[in-house]
Amino acid sequence: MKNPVVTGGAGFIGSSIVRALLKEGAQRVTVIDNLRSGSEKNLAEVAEHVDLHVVDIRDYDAIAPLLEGAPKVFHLAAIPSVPRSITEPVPSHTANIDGTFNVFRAAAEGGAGRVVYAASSSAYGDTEVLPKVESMIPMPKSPYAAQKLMGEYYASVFASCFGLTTTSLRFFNVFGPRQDPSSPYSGVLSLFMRCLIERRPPTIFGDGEQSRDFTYVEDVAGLCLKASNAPAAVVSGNMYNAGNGGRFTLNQTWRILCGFEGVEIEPVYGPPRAGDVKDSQADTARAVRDLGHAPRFSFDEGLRLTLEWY
Ligand code: UD2
Repeated sequence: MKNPVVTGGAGFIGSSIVRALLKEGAQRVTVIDNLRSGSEKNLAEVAEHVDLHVVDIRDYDAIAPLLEGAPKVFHLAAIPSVPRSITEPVPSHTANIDGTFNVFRAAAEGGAGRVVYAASSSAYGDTEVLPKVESMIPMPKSPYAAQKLMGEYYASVFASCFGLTTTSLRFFNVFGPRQDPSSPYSGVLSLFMRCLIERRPPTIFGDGEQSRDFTYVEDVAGLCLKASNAPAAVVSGNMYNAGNGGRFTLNQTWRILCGFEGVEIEPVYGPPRAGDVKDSQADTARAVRDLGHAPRFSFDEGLRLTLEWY
């Protein structure tokens, strides 16, 4: 039996999926990662069970043999940032659309068992009502959102036209240990954590009243595994929200974090970011029904565990 494959497996979320697979009983996991935003450090204590291939998903010939016969493929590799897709549209497009097409094509041609695709809550855009349900018409507001939505469409047609079992999970603002705060494009919670530890004010884009369904990384990794084990007849070609079901504004979140450390630091407010969604909250009913989704970490617990790691 060949190993499961995680593209982007040296990244923050991908490396959690690698750990979850090993915990579930996989002997080894194949990781495909160009190490641009991922890092070998993220796999340090599991390295002896990982076959790391430093290749780019834009290179079809390099990835095709690695996906051949894989029982499960988790496709996480991407350039995951709304603002970066606006400042650097070309690499964002080629990685997120061309690279994603390559992964589905290689999985289909190589007879892979199934692909679980990391889609994004950004596909919804600004909806009139919350929470956001899978049946809503998508309204992407940024190149990144459009690219991630295109990946879902490919997942669906690779299932219907090429007989590949695929499932898309729309990740809702994932956070947790190993999220890298070193780039201006980093997830807001990693940046907040670093500011808190260094006792510096964070920059909040807009009035801070935008809200997010922050979802702890282990809950998302667990759901990815559930999607990979669910009956293909139920989940193939489908898309599910991968969120916690709650939402917090950035102002609330910063106050909670300051409360943990007993400090009071006023954020600095900047202009709103182009392409930003106002509010985000997942309806989890479909994922609960079909995948047995059961988030284990409250926001408070997730924040505490993450802060300990930083
Ligand atoms: C989007 C998706 C998310 C995931 C992610 C990948 C939505 C609702 N969510 O996350 O599911 O795909 O993209 O990157 O579209 N912010 C600040 N200060 C900072 C950094 C960010 O105020 O220093 C704000 C930012 O303007 C936004 C919020 O924090 O309103 C969250 O930003 P983010 O970059 O962490 O994630 P977001 O929502 O673009």
